[in-house]
Amino acid sequence: MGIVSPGFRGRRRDESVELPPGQYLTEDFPVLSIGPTPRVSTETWEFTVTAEDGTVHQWNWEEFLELPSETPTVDIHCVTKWSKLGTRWRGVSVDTLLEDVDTAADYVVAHSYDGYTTNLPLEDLLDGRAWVAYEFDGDALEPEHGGPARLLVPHLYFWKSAKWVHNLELTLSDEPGFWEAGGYHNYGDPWREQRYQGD
Ligand SMILES: Nc1nc2c(c(=O)[nH]1)N[C@H]1C(S)=C(S)[C@@H](COP(=O)(O)O)O[C@H]1N2
Ligand SMILES: [Mo]
Repeated sequence: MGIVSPGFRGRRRDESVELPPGQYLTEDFPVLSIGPTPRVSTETWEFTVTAEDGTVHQWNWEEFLELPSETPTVDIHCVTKWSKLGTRWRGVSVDTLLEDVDTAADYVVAHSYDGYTTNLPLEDLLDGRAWVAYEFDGDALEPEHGGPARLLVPHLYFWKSAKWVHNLELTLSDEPGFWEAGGYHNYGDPWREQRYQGD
């Protein structure tokens, strides 16, 4: 099954490419981080899902690599207006990560090793729309781009794709993350140009 977002029908590089409003195309892969890149060794890396009752589901690196992976090819859109088309990843879908998790939560806060947080509706992470990705373009994900592993939620602005993701916290109420508390839009749909609060 191909992952295809609106306006993208293969690796087109011509003017007929349809981008979300206000975006421009880039072939580069800019790095945008709030602080220094945390160096997380796969020896100590762990990933957890915490349900609202406190139940913790945990994987170390070895266990994580044993989970079934997928290779989505997706377009990504940064709120600073660059878009990159047809990016290739490998990762574990959030559906897989939540398979054995019993929850009534409607929201998720992603927590990262650098202290970054971002909030999302749980349903936006389900049905093959989000991954915890550990390869980019066939190689191990570079630390600058979130390696060992990052959240990948391509249908929302890229600030929702938490780099160095460490924990997905399932919550009953919606709790704004780092940028959301700082004036960015709570949801961040690039096709509706939801950059800032009030958009
Ligand atoms: N942990 C963490 N995740 C993060 C950020 C960050 O500073 N820390 N920046 C966000 C922002 S604003 C963007 S646009 C993308 C940038 O990802 P890139 O550096 O791989 O392009 O990561 C997002 N995820
Ligand atoms: Mo961003």
